[in-house]
Amino acid sequence: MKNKVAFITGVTGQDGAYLSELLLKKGYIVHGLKRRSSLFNTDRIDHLYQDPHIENRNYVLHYGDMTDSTNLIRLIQEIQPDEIYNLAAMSHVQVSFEVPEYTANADGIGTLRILDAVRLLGLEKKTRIYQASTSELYGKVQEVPQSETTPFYPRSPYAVAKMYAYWITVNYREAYGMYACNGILFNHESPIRGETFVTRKITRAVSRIALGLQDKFYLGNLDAQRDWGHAKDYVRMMWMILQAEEAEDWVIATGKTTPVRDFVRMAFSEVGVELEFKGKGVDEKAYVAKCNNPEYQLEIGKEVLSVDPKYFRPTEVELLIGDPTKAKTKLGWEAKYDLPALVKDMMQGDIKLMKKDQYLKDGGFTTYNYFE
Ligand code: NDP
Ligand code: GDR
Repeated sequence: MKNKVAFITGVTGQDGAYLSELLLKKGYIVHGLKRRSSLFNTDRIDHLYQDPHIENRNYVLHYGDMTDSTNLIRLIQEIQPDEIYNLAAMSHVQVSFEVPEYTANADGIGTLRILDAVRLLGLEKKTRIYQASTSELYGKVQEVPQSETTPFYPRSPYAVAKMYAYWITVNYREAYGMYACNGILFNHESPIRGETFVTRKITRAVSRIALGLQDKFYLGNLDAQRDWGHAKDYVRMMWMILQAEEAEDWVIATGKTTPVRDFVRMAFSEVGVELEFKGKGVDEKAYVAKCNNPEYQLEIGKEVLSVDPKYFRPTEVELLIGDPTKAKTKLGWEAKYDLPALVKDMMQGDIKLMKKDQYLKDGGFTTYNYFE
């Protein structure tokens, strides 16, 4: 049987990397879209890289951009994919308030460019399309838990752009009979999560504090609640969505929600530290209450976290909790990781990484930590 061919946009991102691994294991020939940047931006997929001089490669990267239609049309024509996973996006909610027009272009119109390229090239009946939709569509709480039938109320330029992408995907499915699906994925994280999303920001900072590389860190809204899962479980579901008999839209979530503050507690407890939170709102701070692990000698009473209002969003999404019943019953999807297992995996990853930094620092080299 011929190998299936997949095209992944956003291949250098968290999900692009895990999905590449999964599809290669399944015997796919995988093509990925990467942006040209002045430094290498392929850290997450370097272990999969194949030298262009190798014949019959099954992992091929192409330069391109979601804002460049002719490039996307040419690539899709060349690749003739059986499946397209459209993961590329300016994916940071807070940053989208600073670059709203670009976000609309890449995340909203970018999706149209993919759909229309498939249509223009006459691939409507061959190519199946997965669109990376998001729980941010729900925004201001209308009902909980949020399911495929919950109304949308986006609260950021990112979410509004993704709402356009959601509906244009539905529209192309209905108008042209294309197999195009939305996966409405709730937050999913991992040791390779982008460093400025809250979970990774926390696990990096806690690891650095435990190892004495940093004193404290700053966060915004500690009350926000998120339904956090593991990216490995979620990319498996992306693939399952495109194998289903009918093209539909799916919610993927754990069904449990947790405040940011409790994620901080859980991360610290991985290094044996119990915290005490004092104060409210912008005055809230966290202090070391107990340190049970002799490997990490943190002083009792040490201030390790403050709130900085610069991380507050102009409009916030306060509560997300998804209902994955449809994915579980119709496709048999089950998450392998719960939140404690996710936090453990992320903390183990960052402790290892920060030990490398500690080694460099001890050797007299400069290391950097960015807070954004
Ligand atoms: P990341 O931010 O880790 O990755 C985004 C990817 O998109 C990167 O490869 C990035 O390239 C690429 N990209 C950004 N802009 C462009 C552009 N203009 N042209 C081409 N490529 C571009 O995101 P995740 O892997 O976490 O998420 C994948 C997708 O799923 C995104 O669309 C996101 O919005 C969506 N999503 C994510 C959720 C999550 O919790 N992770 C939940 C729900 C939806 P580069 O590496 O060069 O920056
Ligand atoms: P989110 O993820 O906006 O849900 O979007 P993020 O981790 O950025 O924020 C989650 C919640 O934490 C609060 N928060 C902070 N967030 C960040 N980034 N930095 C902070 O210092 C901080 N302090 C508190 C936020 O206010 C928010 O309430 C992610 C992205 O992956 C999207 O692409 C995806 O669509 C959604 O998840 C589902």
